[in-house]
Amino acid sequence: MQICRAANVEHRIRKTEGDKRENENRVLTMKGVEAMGETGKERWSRNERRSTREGWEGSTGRREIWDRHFARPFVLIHDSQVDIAYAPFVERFQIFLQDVWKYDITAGRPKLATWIEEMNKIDAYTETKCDPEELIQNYKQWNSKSISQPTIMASPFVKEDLPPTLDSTSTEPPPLFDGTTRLYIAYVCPFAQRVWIARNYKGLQDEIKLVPINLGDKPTWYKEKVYPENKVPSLEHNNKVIGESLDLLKYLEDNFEGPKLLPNDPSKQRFSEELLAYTDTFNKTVFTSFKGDPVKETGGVFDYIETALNKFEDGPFFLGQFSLVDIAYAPFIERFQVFLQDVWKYDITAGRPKLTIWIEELNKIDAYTHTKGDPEEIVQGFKKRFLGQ
Ligand SMILES: N[C@@H](CCC(=O)N[C@@H](CS)C(=O)NCC(=O)O)C(=O)O
Repeated sequence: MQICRAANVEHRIRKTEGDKRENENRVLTMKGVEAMGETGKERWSRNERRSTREGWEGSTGRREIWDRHFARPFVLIHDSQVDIAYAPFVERFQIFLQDVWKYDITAGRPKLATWIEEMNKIDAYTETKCDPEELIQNYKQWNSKSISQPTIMASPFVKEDLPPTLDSTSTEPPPLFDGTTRLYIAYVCPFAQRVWIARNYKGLQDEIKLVPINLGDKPTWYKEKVYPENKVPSLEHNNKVIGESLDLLKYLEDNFEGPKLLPNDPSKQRFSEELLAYTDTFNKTVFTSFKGDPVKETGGVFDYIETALNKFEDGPFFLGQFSLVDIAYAPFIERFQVFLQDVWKYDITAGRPKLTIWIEELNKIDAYTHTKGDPEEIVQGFKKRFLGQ
């Protein structure tokens, strides 16, 4: 077998709409191509190692993936040398940038997100992956002198100007079913906030237009022409309108591009179902407690959250990495925390270190922080609604 490697690489990868992983759709334009035979493979390895820090894990990773491919003559090679060359580095940069700077390199980069996902389906690669925790520790030590916490997050998140709220003075609905995808929300609604966060996180600000409505004075066209249930959120997409926030989170995950919000790991997927099903119990218990003694009545459900956050060690979120589950809980915990603190002086994070970190980490995610309500307004709104004050 002849193996080619660019000495001076200039490459382009084109993927067609159909099967993105077909090698024939990858176009490599190379300058100074070096033809390599059996021994060339070893030379390739050696050169690669020399080109970076001696013995640095990145090149070792590449070499291992390469070895695994060629140790298995019957495995179809879908990924190109270019993918192999980048994979170990993107893997490490992703983990490290996320951990130290909370920089999600896939946010707003749907193609990169898909590439990482597809790479993770290739055993020859996944078998070589490093332990994220070990990697972070090594990189931190290696860079201990130069790492400083940035003041500005290096996220591609673009802060949008939020559209004004529509009320009953709005007599004309938007041009319905004109091909525009619209997310009907209320800025104060935690259910709507869930879908709004997911839309932001996936970088769909341009694809999904926000239509905020005033819940206390809704435009009449909303119930008559958009969503007869007369609740928010609802999503107008592909000539239909669908509702229910948890269903919509999954709908966005399945029907739109962007960083994935559900991991492939089956045990994490099972746990996500359990946690999503628990949101109702959690919310009802806390809302009901406002009429009684929240300090006594909510201990169990907040402890459930604390225990759940202990389950996976590979990150501060419910499933390790940020997911739909965090989005499902975030708007409610945001409200419960400020209200319980203000009225009952109950700090839900006291004695709950995982919850403390979860809230801290959540507040580093722009897609979420951009949707947050004003704490003072939340407290006033809840006092009026639940305490009649
Ligand atoms: N189960 C629904 C609940 C949605 C819901 O209750 N939304 C409230 C606002 S937070 C609503 O639209 N209520 C109707 C109203 O206020 O007239 C979901 O998860 O989407």
